[in-house]
Amino acid sequence: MNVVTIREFDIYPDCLSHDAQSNLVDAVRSCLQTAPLFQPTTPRGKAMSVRMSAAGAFGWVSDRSGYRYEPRHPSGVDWPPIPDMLLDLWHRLAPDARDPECCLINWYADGAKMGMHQDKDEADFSQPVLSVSLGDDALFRMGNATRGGTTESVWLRSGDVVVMRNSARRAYHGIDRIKANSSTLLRDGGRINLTLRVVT
Ligand code: MD3
Ligand code: FE
Repeated sequence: MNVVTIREFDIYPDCLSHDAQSNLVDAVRSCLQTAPLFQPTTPRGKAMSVRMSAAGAFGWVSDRSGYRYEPRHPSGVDWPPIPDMLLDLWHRLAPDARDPECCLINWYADGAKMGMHQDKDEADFSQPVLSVSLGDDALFRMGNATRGGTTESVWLRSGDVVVMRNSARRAYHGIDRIKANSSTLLRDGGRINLTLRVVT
């Protein structure tokens, strides 16, 4: 497997075949029938532009009560199981890690973005995070363990996988923009990002 490492972010370009990507989209759509996308708000009440859902033992939610992992979807249903193809990918790329407890599903429509942030609601920072990009290209920005400083940007394309280990796990990062109509994988365009995480 081809890997490009930037600031300890391991990027596996074109890791998933077109068939694997389209099977994964079907698996995600089936998760979303159980646990529909919702629009998180920041603790201060501002709507985020990315819609979200999750699979696994925990899902990440955000509302007036704050950012946290919850064992159930806001509707009260259990999150669906993490699709097997994602578990297989995790075991291949992070064989020494604990099993993932959350697959966060981020859905970007045209114009959606994600500001620079750190993922710090998980208990065990020794565990990696694995991200899969599907659909339109996204401009991914990698920063540092503290806010500010120089950053580096890279386009993530459909089928690309990124594994954040070690220092990358604590780095600030965000999505500056989505390139509309750059992929035909999703029938209505946009982008899906899946992140596998160990939560406890
Ligand atoms: C670095 N997602 O879900 S994926 C997120 O494309 C998130 O939707 C972006 O940031 C997206 O939190 C970027 C790459 C990524 C994901 C999780 C990380 C980088 C990370 C966690 C820790 C450090
Ligand atoms: Fe993040």
